[in-house]
Amino acid sequence: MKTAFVTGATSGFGAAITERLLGEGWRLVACGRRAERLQHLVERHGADRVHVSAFDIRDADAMQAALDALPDGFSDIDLLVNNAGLALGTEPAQNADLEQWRQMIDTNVTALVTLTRALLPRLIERRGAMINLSSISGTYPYKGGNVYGGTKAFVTQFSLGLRTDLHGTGVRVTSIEPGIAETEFTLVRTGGDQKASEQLYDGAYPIKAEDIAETVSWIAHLPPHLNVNRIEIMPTSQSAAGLQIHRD
Ligand code: NDP
Ligand code: 8X3
Repeated sequence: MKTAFVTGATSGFGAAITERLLGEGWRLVACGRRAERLQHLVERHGADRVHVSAFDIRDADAMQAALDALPDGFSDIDLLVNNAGLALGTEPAQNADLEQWRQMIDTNVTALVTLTRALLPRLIERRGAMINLSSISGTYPYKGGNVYGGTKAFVTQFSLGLRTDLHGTGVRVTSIEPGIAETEFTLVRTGGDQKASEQLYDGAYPIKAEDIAETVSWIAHLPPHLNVNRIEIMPTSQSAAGLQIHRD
């Protein structure tokens, strides 16, 4: 039985990816801060299939302690899904909250590279795979996307760089770059504004968490000689809107 380590398993993409992989016979290390949500996974699937690893991914010591505590059967990682992440705020850069910028960088960039570095030896040993959740916001700028888009451009480029460094190891690396998707993402971004979240998704037929879980599953089950470097995926309702011109 193969083992996947999924960050951000309490909600959205991560929760759907976890359910999907469990349904496909994987063993799961499920991470996130909201331990009670992860505990439900154990109740449904059993402690031999799911290990709950509840920690704040920005806390490097807590992360290391969680890795050190992985029980037998969960410590050989075949698939790392670097999914935990967030956007905070939609203000233009000149009005943005610096603390929110720092939290996005700490979560989306620093924590992701820390975990990746820690698990790389195990992934190399297992000739495993890594799937990183980037975003179209790393490619297409939009108003208020500033630091969030910057963190996701990092994730995409880091993924491509890892591919190069891991040349010859058999380890596969993929950057998934979704467009608008209905999860708790906008609730988090707006500080809990349910109405703003509903308005954004209303009538847009956004990507569903299960769509991304299907994409992850497809990539994870490809034969070992194939690597999907990056995949950009949008709902049909979304497309790039072009450049802007300011006139006096
Ligand atoms: P959700 O808000 O639904 O899920 C985010 C997950 O990240 C939660 O499980 C949360 O767990 C976890 N997380 C956030 N901060 C931390 C932290 N400090 N420590 C541990 N875990 C943390 O959003 P999505 O499912 O939409 O987002 C998943 C990924 O996909 C993110 O990287 C996001 O940037 C990316 N993405 C999302 C898109 C969208 O439109 N929804 C589109 C493109 C990419 P908990 O709060 O329990 O700690
Ligand atoms: C989330 C997609 O377009 O809302 O990464 O920034 S978008």
